[in-house]
Amino acid sequence: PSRPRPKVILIIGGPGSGKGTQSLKIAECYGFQYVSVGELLRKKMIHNATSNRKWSLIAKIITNGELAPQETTITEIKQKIMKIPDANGIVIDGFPRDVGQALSFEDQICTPDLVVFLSCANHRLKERLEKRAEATGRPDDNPNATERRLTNFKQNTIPLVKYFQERGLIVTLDADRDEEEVFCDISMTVDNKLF
Ligand code: UP5
Ligand code: MG
Repeated sequence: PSRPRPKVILIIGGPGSGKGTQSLKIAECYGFQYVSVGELLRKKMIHNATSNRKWSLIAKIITNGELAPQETTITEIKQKIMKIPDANGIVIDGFPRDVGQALSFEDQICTPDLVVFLSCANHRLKERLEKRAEATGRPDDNPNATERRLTNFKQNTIPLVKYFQERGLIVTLDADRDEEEVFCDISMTVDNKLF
């Protein structure tokens, strides 16, 4: 018999809410494959920005803290997922960002098995991003882009969370706690919903 398709978990939340941190923990704990959509786009943009007009535009968009075009994003995710050999599960970090992307993901890829929303106070998000900006050189960890990322997140997320709530797919967790405490809730949720 053919293997069942891998379980798909989407992790959403504001910039700095801990999507990357927690997604990696899930991947490690459950042996799932990890896909960071922000990282996919950043790598591609750094690689292609000088030689390709489309990607030089996308590099500007991302560096300003705005969203890359939906179709490009979905295409990148599709390509990445197709390259993953048979996995038990895939955890997708930082996608979707709005309802349009959610619809398009379902049309073109699959219905997620679980969506986790990492809820965190705005001032805490800012604090974490400022701290990280000192340590790393992410092109969008500058004050203007951070503001844009926070604003876009606030605008798009309420409808997105509502959309997944109506479909019974989302669990909202308090991400304003220690990493370990947050992960404890996540793993309980994953155990309940997926196994
Ligand atoms: N930290 C984490 N958890 C903590 C905790 N519980 N307590 C204290 N500190 C905690 O964490 C951020 C920082 O906080 C780290 O220093 C961490 O140690 C600490 P991290 O796990 O990195 O949070 P994360 O939510 O992943 O933050 P990130 O900055 O990556 O979020 P963004 O949403 O901004 O970044 P992403 O890479 O997803 O997207 C970047 C850009 O790509 C977008 O702005 C957009 O331009 C583009 N994009 C699209 O266009 N479309 C997409 O679909 C996706 C991305
Ligand atoms: Mg991240």
